[in-house]
Formats: sequence, C-alpha cells, structure tokens
Amino acid sequence: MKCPHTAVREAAPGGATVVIDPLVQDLDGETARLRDAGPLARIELLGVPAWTVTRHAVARQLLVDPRLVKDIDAWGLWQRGDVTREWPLIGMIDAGRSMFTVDGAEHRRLRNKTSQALTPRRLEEIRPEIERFIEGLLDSLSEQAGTNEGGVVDLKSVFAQPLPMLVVGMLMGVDEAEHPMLLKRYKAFFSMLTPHEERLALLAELDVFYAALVREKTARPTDDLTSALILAEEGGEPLTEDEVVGNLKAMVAAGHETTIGLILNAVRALLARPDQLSKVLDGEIPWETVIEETLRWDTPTTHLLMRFATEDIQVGDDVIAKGEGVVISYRVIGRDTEQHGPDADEFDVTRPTPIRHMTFGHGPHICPGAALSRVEAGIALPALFKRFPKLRLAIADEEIRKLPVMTQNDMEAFPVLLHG
Ligand code: STR
Repeated sequence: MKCPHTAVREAAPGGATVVIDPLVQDLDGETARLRDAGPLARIELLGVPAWTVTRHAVARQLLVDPRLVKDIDAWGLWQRGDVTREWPLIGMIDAGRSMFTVDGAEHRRLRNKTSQALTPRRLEEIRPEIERFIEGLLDSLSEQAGTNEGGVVDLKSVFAQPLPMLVVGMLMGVDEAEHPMLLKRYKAFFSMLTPHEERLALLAELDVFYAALVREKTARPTDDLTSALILAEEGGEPLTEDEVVGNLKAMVAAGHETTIGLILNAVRALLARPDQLSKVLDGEIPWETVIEETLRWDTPTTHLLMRFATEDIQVGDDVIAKGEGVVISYRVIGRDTEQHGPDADEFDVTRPTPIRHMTFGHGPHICPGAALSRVEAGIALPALFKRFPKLRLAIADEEIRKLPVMTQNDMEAFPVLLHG
C-alpha cells in the first residue's frame, strides 16, 4: 500500500510503537497487543504517530479533560504540514464543522437539538416505524433465501446494513432512493483499499449531496431533524448551512455504520455460543444484556480519531506533549481487566456483575445516538430470532472476513441459513 507519510515516522516519540494494521487481519491480536502496551500506548496510523488510550479509567479522565480538543488546528503534525489532506485517514478528523469537531459552548450549540431529538422518550414515538422497517427486512430475508442457491442469504447486506440507514434516513429526511448510493460511498470511504484520490472525490460528492438536501429543507421544511436544525432556536443563534451540513454528515455516517456492527457482532457472538443463545431465547437472560455485553466485548468502533493536546498532559508516567494526537481505542477499553475482571476477553451474558462499558464514550461528546442504537438492536435482535429461531451461520465462524477498515469493526458479509 502506498504510504505517503513514512517520513513522519522519525518524528515518533521513542519507545515501543504498535503499528495499526490498515487491513485488520487480526483484530483480537491487535487488541491484546495494545492492552499490553500500557494504559497510554504509542501507535502509528499509516505512518502517523499518535497516542492511544487503552484503559477505562484513563479514558474516563481524559474524555472530560478540556486540554484535549477536537480542533485539527491544535495538531502539531498538521500545523507543520507533516500531515496533509493526502493522508488516507484525514476524512476521519477533518470532517467539516459539526458537533463531532467542535468543543465547549459552541459544541453545545451545535449538539443541542440533536440530543433532544434522540432521548428515550422521543424515540418511543418512532418505535412503530422501526418495527415496521424490521418486519419488512425480515420478509426480504425470507424472499432472498427462497431464490438464492442453497437458501444462503447475507444477513449483513439484507438486514443489518439497510436497517440503520432506514432509521437515520427517516430521522434526517434522506429519501430512501438515495440509501444505496450512500451505503456504497461510505463503504468506499471507510475501506483502506480505496485509492485516496477516490476517497477525497467521494467526500466532495457527499458534501454536494448534503448541501443540496439542506437547501431543499430550508425551502420546504418538514418534521425531520434536518429541518429542525435549520430553524432558529428561540433566542439562540441559528446554525449556519455549513454547520447543518456537518451535523447531517456526522449523523448519517455515525448512525448507520456503527449499528451494523452492533447487530452483526451480537448475532455472531450468540451463534458461536449455543448455551448462551438458548438462555436468551428461553427468556432467562434479557436481550438488553446481550446488547450491553456485545457493546463491551466487540465494539463497533475500534479506534476513535482524534483529540489534540493544547498543553502538556501528564498521564501516569507518560506525558502527552502539547500538539500531540490522542486516539481512544474503545475495543481495547472494553477488554480492560481492571474494569471488567480477569475474564474480560470472554463474551458472557451470564456474568454476575453489571456491564459498565464506555463504548459510547464519555463526557461532552458521548454518543448522542446511544439510545437510538439500543432501540434498533433491541427490536431487531429478538425479532430476527423470533422469526428464524434456527438461524445459523452458513460458513465457519473463522471464515468471516473483516472489512479492511482501520477505525470501525465491520465485516464483509455474514452468510446465514435461516432454517438451520
Ligand atoms: C465520517 C465522515 C464524515 O463525513 C463525518 C464524520 C463525522 C462523524 C464520525 C464519522 C465521520 C466516522 C464514524 C464516527 C462518526 C462519529 C461516531 C462514529 C467516528 C468522520 C464512530 O465510529 C463512533
């Protein structure tokens, strides 16, 4: 793979550095190596050095530390031109002005309406629609299995992937006809096999698409969240067009990509553990527990990029120097034995202690869609197993291929047989 930033490597601070594999061949191995590298580990992302946080307690502290900011202009490597728009992961950080990239009072202003629209109470209003989407997708699974060779159907492309896009599309007012286009572009955006010029081009195309959508909603507001973001708050500053576009991008990207992982990782964990699955199907263990244990053990987001130190920050024996970048490795944090006990590496829905994970983050940027993803998975998983109680993988678990994506934990496909 082309790596334009190998020169930056010399700027890496001394000490053992874990090089993050862009093709994600061995995610469990990488998770273990990072955990072994200490609470704050030095990593390299396609030639670019950064710190990553691997412990629950340290993340809890740093995620509320105002000396760490999202603003890319606080990044030394960026200021010096060592990292540029040529770096393949730039789209994960330099994603436009939105609640994802801004801190402090401005962040609250950008985020307010979105978090209000996604409270558990407000979500009860859209539950019937989510249920309807899921019933429709379960029908599609049956239909596809009926026509496909050997009855094998891909649970990802037919169920886990379209569902979150239908939900976030409905919330944000994105026409269903555009969903295949969006899914295709985001898949290419996240894949490390996509030539970077292509990635930059598709991000530009997405910007054009979202700007047109915002103009359309400005002219003809409806009852979706995009329209709500456009309308001025009582007494408050209205969001600019760029800010609405930024929020819309963040919502669509985050709202669909992560929930695919949650649903598939839960199904995968259960199918590999028939004893636990049967306890769940018997009603002995609630689906909620399955969802929380999946969120802890196999997080949809592997590494969250990035925050930057505006001052030197002492963390244990290490110092994050002013201008350095900090990643949060959520999958490693979910396997923290100090937080989750010596068997943190085991998926176990019968564990006696409550599951206190940090997979949705912590502090001001904590995932505003957390409750929504729990509602989606909380309907989708029981409905799937109710309709297809004999559901099983059509290939061996070891044959499931990860997507070559550095920051998200997602799979290529999940071929199943619906009737055992
Ligand atoms: C993708 C590209 C884009 O146009 C906008 C965003 C902002 C939100 C980001 C998103 C990104 C990538 C996936 C993220 C999401 C917020 C939550 C989600 C990081 C950069 C997670 O994986 C947790």
